Amino acid sequence: TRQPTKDDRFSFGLWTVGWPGGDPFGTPTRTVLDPWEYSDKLAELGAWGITFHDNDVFPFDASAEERKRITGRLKDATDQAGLVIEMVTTNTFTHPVFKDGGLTSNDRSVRRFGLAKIIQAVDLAAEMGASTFVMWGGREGAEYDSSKDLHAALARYKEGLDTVAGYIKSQGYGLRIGLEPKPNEPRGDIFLPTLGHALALIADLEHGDIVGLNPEVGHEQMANLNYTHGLAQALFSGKLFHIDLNGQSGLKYDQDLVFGHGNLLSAFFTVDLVENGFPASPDAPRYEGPKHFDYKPSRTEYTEGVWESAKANMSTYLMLAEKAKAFRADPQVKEAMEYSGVYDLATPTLAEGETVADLVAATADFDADEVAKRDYGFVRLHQLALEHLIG
Ligand code: GLT
Ligand code: MN
Ligand code: MN
Ligand code: MN
Repeated sequence: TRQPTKDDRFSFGLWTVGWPGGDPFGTPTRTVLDPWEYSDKLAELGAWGITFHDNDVFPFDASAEERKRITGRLKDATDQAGLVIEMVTTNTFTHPVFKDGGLTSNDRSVRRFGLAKIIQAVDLAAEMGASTFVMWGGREGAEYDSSKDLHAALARYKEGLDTVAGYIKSQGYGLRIGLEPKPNEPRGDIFLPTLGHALALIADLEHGDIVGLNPEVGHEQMANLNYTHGLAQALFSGKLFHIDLNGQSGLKYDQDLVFGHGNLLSAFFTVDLVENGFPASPDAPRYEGPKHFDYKPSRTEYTEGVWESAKANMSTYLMLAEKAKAFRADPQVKEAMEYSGVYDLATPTLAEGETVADLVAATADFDADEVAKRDYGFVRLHQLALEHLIG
């Protein structure tokens, strides 16, 4: 495959390549570099942008001067490297004070502190020129059903989101919020466990127009859901603001593997949707945002392996994009899609002006037994995809 370039709009979280490899069972296996060392190297590898949490860059207890100095230096480094800081987010999960959540802790003083920390990160995001502000509520949740008034928890979540979104508007920032669902880990149950749950809450917000989704491959797959279907529904609702690409093998802990290193066929159809859009809905919304990787270089890797894994994300994406283009351009595939009725699904079920009475009359003689003999050819179509992928 060709080398990635800035036109591909690949971006990486600083916490991804910067993850030193500590897990619940073992200490870090790598040393930590300065933020600009990561961004310089990512630029060299062909990335277009970076993203970060406030505390990926400066310590939790940093003074105002220290924050300014470090974020200023990072901004200079990214400007020089021609990198965009496309997204900034808040860490409301590492410090023990957030052990019962930031926006939904039972302790009101924690909620007030958490909300204030998020607001300060919004200011930072605007200052860095970011366009998306992700909110992953990793600690918003519970282990025990007895521990929470769940209605109140959702009310506090809504209050927090509306406060942040309202603040963004009041400041005139060009930021949109991307909620990132996850079913569990680190909490036993996380609030807004799936894209659907998040969409429902967004619909209830006062400032929901600037609140959308940041779906992560592994998080949907941890809920046993289809990531591409999730992206599709987010697009359908005009809410696909950002994406977190990575890999996951089935129902396990959050693996954060390299994109494509989990369910490869699913990754193929994700790229197919992003690159080519819906096959029969040319006017449907498309994802135009960055291709953002949120993965973890495995704990077994050292410096070389970290950069190999970063390259692997981009190279896998580019390979899949090439395959997906060829798949859609293949006349055999077009014919197979035709046979399968893929294009027919875009035709409205009712004719223009048709009433339900007309419909009922028109279907009175429908020969269900005869039509049940239809062959859909889905297996052949899927095999053609497989042939494009690995043939
Ligand atoms: C954390 C999480 C990711 C989120 C990040 C944004 S932090 O690493 O596992 O999925 O996208 O807060
Ligand atoms: Mn994850
Ligand atoms: Mn993660
Ligand atoms: Mn993520």
